[in-house]
Amino acid sequence: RPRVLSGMQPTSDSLHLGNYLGALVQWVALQETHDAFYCVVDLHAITVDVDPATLRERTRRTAAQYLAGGVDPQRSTLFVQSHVPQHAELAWVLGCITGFGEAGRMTQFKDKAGKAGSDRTTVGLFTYPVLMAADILLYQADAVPVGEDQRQHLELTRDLAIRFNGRFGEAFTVPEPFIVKETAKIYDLQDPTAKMSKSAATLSGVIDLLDEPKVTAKKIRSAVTDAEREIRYDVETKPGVSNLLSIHSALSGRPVETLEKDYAGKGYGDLKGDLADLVTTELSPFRERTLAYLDDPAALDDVLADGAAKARDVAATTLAQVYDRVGFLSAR
Ligand code: AQP
Repeated sequence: RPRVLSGMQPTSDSLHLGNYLGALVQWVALQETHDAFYCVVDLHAITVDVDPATLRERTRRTAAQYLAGGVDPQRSTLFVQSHVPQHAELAWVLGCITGFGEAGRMTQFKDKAGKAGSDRTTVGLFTYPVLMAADILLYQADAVPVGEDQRQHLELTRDLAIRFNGRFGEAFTVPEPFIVKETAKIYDLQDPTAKMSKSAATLSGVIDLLDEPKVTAKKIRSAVTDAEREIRYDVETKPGVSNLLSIHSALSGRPVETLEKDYAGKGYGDLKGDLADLVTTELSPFRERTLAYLDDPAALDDVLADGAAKARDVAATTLAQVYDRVGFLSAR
């Protein structure tokens, strides 16, 4: 079976609908056909300031949401990144074949560094994409299911794999991005030209998966639309309505063109009401399952320990080969 790897950062108490549709839903589908590795990338989460107790809590919460979304630890390897030391070790080696200018061209770094200001921007934030390359290459992943925002980091990962293989001899599978066009970028409901994001300035445009249903419904009802009345998909002139249609389509399974016909002659209020029902019907049981997993942290930690043991086996094999290729004297 081909292999996939993906991860999310434990940087908030709840994942949002962009993480869900852009990543988690794809992960669950891919475990049917692939040997899947899914991790909570806590090493990435400390690239910005975070309180230790909060990080620990969010790491469990993120893992619980993977399980609640349908990641099955019997079929997929579910683990926490810091439990597998090879991630940091391989990142060092890859950092030594990454150009400074090359890393500096990453738009996510430029955006986040721009917002934080130079005094609060860490070297960790700068080398984040190198660590992400290590996450993927350690497992010899064939495909990486992510949202559109990660495409550039995936390109860097491919470049590093090709460079290493060329310079030192085959050690890595060169991974392909797995990006589902329809849900690759879910937008903020209050600012439908910006991606829905955990670090959005205001939360009123972000659908958190663990929001109470009435909060979710209120956020959808207050979504920004436009001054027209027509329900039509047109990202340029109607980004708000188009985003609502994309979310509806992803959850209802009805193509956007069909939805345009369904809603001919109806108003934005009808679309928002139906969408609120769809989202809360999907997320209410998700929320309950997450809370149930969180009620038994020992069982959750057991799942993560099993996953880490499996992940370490694969990661150790790759890292040993990399160290050998690079020319490190083998330890006795
Ligand atoms: N709005 C989105 N639409 C579709 N996919 C998305 N992803 C994130 N936002 C959207 C995908 O979710 C996964 C989680 O990635 P992450 O935890 O590394 O977070 P991120 O990409 O940095 O995005 P966030 O959640 O919005 O956090 P911040 O605010 O820190 O940038 C990835 O597969 C991502 O593509």
